[in-house]
Amino acid sequence: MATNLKNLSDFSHTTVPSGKPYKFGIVVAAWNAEVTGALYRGAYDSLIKHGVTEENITSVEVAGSFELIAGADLMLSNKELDAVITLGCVIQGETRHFDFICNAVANGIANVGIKHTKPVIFGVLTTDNQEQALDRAGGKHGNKGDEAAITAIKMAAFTSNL
Ligand code: DLZ
Repeated sequence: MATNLKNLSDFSHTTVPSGKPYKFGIVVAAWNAEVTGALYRGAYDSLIKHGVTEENITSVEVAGSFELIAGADLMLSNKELDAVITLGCVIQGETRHFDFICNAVANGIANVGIKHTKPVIFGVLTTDNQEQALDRAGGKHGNKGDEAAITAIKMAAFTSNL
């Protein structure tokens, strides 16, 4: 069972549990590949750094961020996984497409997690331009793929302790 938190400092932002016991899926979108490739490397390297073994990581590529929903759903339907990380990058264009994709992806990914009662991590950048995206894919604002992997490990550990 999960223990009660005595105070907020019990929820450490720096302590990451070992990822060794867990199996992860990574679904990465090919759209804006320069960015999503960097997110993927950040996520994969972070899982390995925190003890996840290579054979416990299953990676698939889908076309665009919209397909992350189906990708995560299919992964959880067909493989025993403790958490899935979705990685994508949606860049604002001239039309309302951006809003539709971002909303659909965020809601869709949340629903896949609820359907399978498994953590599905939202590692999708939604930016005004490519520069902002690259800043968050290994640039001056870090790598959100790395952060997504850490969240996945924490959530896998949390779920296994319930
Ligand atoms: C069509 C489209 C556009 C215009 N922009 C992006 C984007 O910035 N990032 C992204 O991941 N995907 C984009 N797509 C593709 C859609 O996600 C999706 O693949 C198509 O609409 C087909 O379902």
